[in-house]
Amino acid sequence: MGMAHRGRLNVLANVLNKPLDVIFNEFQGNFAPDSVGGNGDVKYHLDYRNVRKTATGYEVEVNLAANPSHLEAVDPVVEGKARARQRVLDDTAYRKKVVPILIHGDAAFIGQGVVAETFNMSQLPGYSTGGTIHFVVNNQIGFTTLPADSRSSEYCTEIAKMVDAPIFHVNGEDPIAVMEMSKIALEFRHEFGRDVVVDIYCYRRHGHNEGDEPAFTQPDLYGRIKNHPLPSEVFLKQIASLGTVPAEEAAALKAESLNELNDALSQVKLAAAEKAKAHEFAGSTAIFQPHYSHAPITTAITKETLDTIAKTLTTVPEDFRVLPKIKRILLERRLQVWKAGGPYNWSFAEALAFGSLLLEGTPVRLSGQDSRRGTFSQRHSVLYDEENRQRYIPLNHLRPNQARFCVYNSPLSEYAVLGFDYGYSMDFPSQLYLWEAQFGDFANGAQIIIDQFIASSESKWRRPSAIVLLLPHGYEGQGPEHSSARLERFLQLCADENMQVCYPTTPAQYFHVLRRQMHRKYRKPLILMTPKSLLTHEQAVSTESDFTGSRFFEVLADSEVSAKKVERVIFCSGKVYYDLVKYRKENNLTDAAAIIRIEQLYPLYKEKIARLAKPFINAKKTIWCQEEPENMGAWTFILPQLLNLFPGYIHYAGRPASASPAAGTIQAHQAQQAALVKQAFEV
Ligand SMILES: Cc1ncc(C[n+]2csc(CCOP(=O)(O)OP(=O)(O)O)c2C)c(N)n1
Repeated sequence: MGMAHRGRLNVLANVLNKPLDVIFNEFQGNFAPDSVGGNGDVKYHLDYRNVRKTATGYEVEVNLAANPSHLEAVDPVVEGKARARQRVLDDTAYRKKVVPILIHGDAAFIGQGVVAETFNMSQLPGYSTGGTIHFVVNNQIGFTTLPADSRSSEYCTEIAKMVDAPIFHVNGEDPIAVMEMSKIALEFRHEFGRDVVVDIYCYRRHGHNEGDEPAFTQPDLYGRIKNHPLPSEVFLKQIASLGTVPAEEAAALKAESLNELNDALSQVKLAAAEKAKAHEFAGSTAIFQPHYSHAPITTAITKETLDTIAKTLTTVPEDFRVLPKIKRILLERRLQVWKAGGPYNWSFAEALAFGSLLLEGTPVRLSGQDSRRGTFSQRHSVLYDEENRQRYIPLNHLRPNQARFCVYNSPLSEYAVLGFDYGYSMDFPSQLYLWEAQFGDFANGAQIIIDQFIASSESKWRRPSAIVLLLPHGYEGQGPEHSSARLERFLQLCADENMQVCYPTTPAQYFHVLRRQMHRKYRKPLILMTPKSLLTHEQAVSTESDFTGSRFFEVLADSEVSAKKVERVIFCSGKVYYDLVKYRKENNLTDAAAIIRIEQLYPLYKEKIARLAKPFINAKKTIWCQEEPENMGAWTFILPQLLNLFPGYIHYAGRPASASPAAGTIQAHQAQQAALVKQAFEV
């Protein structure tokens, strides 16, 4: 279940049976702020899980997801969590054992675009959960805003018509009607596997929150509400007329409920078990420890494994009519590379990373816009028969009993799709999850999921995830909209070892960092700046031994220079490295400048940086070189850290500060790029 604030305590107490004394206790400010080195969150936002017994003796596990204040942001996350649980219960064919339920406010339901995105995903092969039951708690107001100011449609539920969902409008003062409609909604969902909406018409008795005065803005409406009987009184009248519950019995029930509340309030003590729970990583992710470690992880694969994968990647079934061009540029080229022991490019390395995980029993899910082929025509993870477009996915044919490779072209959404994959990654953590942005720029369409969940949910709610974000990034003259994944924004979000931000420069580094993600005892999100031009760059290649006898290096040393003569040490991250090396070679500066690559910017391995720079102790200048403008990229993040390691002055070589990420013309780009590379050697 996912829901916002209103009615949440009611749902926690009466649907999930969260003990009342625990709820009251949290309101006394006793929620453990020291949980997992994090900061906790307000009590309204916390998740809860319980097992309820039905009247017929069955057990139902009920989960309410933790959610941020951002209304409706939790919707796709809940869908992903539901899909994960369907996968765990092996219910992917019928999706009847796990039912996602979303409870919405009326203003947010029609107002927030992520609702439409989530509806759009509801029937897609990569994202369906077999139908969601939506309840709208329609109190006919959003904070102080009336429907007339908040929507252009008659009903707030019009958005659900996009998937032809049945919409039931029901009177909230008639609980029996609400119950009956809910049963019908469940039956519909189970019968047709599609979304359904129950729109419960009601009103808000008080202000938006405890201290709010609704009469400031709706004096007439709230005057009437004040004199209107409570829902319980309306209901009592209704059942009194039915004669099923005598008036005295109803009064006794009411008194009993009030007593229960009062008792719990006076006790206000946190049961020891509950207190312990608040400190743990819970649920299916409970096995993971929260702390990051720089300790090397063995991620190399054997030659046999490499051969198995390469062989599968370069052959298709006999009756499969592969497109001649694909045969030539993909299969035959890969065959050549494999036989020669290299040079392996980025896409081959990625396939080796996926393939080796699959052979080890780790399933892999990749989702993103056009990810099956790859935005840059680099991946071709799915091949198509020339005559009937039948699909063949080589990575699912490595050997019998291998883990599954699930690769999906996502709908054209960043927000909901990333939310979905993030939710999935939390509740089925033994799978590797990769969400790919078409270009890194577009990740900011999912900024809410990044800020509210990926960067902070471990700290707020103790919920870890190992989701990988693949964000094509790099200055190649394509203009302001296709250059920057906004590396600076991710780095600004880094603290408490909350996630890893990497900008690898070689296919093997990419291979190992992906494998590392699933080879540790803990789970951390991984933000990856991924290549565009480096996909085919002659120097950005790896050899066989880089896969069979190496690992991921957080910092890469300069192996070309002789320490004694070095006058300047240039630090950089990512693609600009290749421009620097080219310039150094062309200008015979190899002895004068050392270039150290920081492949992982966070958590930053400071000791290693210091160690690698030590031989150059006599160098006169320390430089940070980046291709991003000065107010972007890693500069403002790395400067204080470099100053700490190398007291003195750190020179900047990069584009000047700019409002837009990149120049609009190729000529301006080239001039800027040449200047910044030169600057690194001359500043
Ligand atoms: C994305 C987002 N924008 C603004 C807010 C601030 N806010 C909190 S509740 C609320 C009104 C929501 O109205 P509705 O969806 O009808 O639910 P209700 O509060 O009436 O139950 C607003 C604007 C928010 N929490 N999230």
